Amino acid sequence: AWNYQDDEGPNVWKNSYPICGRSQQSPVDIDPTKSIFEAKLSSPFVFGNYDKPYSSKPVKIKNNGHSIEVDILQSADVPVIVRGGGLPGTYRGVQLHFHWGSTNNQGSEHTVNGRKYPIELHIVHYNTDRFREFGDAVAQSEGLAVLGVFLEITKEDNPALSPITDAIKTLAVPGSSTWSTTALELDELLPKSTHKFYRYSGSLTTPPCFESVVWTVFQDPVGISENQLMEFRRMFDSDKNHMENNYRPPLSMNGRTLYSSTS
Ligand code: 5L3
Ligand code: ZN
Repeated sequence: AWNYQDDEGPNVWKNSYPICGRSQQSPVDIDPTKSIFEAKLSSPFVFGNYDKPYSSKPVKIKNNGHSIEVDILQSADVPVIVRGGGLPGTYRGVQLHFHWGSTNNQGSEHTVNGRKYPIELHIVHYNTDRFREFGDAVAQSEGLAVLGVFLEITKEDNPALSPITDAIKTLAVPGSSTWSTTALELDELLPKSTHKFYRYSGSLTTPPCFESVVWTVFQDPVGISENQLMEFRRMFDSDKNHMENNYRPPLSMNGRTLYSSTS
């Protein structure tokens, strides 16, 4: 099994999961001055079902031992990225999860000139033009598109996170899951400025580290209150430690180009 501690942590993942040791890995440090403006990224994202409670049915939220994960039920009104943002097709949402720190000066996986945000949201999608289901896409080039959103501390609670932080109260034990009674509005979890983002080719940031992800990291953060963030730290992971610092430190770009949607 793998975790974020020293004995089975990011530095040794490659021993059991060889792909974790390859050259197109995620996360990375984002140096905005080194990013290249790419005009194709200016075509606006077209989201489907992001702007409404994406399922009238409650959503399943689980402690998967490494993070808190919200499963997007593959029902009719699944949130999708229809097109845009320079993506090579339509990508359907499957789950969202977070990576966070034990203190507010760490937690995010991507960093900006070394700056760590306290928590980072990932919304995971797979390409439905080329693949029938997530499992077929997860290891294929450009099979996945993950949206990365930095969260920063605000005085007020972020109401869009409440269905998740309310559910955490019942998810302390790894493997536990619950049904949230209030639906999530995914567009409330994205910054207003979805036209400002970084783009690069990378990987899953946990084993098996498949290099199948078209990464979008939004430039502007979304808010989370101190109290809401403390809820995340109340969960326990598979090693019965507090679930925190579940972030992989940045890997080298190894010659990859970091693109920016804004000049
Ligand atoms: C893996 O996720 C979790 C969507 C899916 O199938 C599976 C598994 O069901 C889920 O419980 C277990 O860690 O994630 S995964 O390998 O597919 N995966 C989803 C995306 C783990 C890493 C995550 O990558 S990330 O780059 O967004 N952090
Ligand atoms: Zn993630």
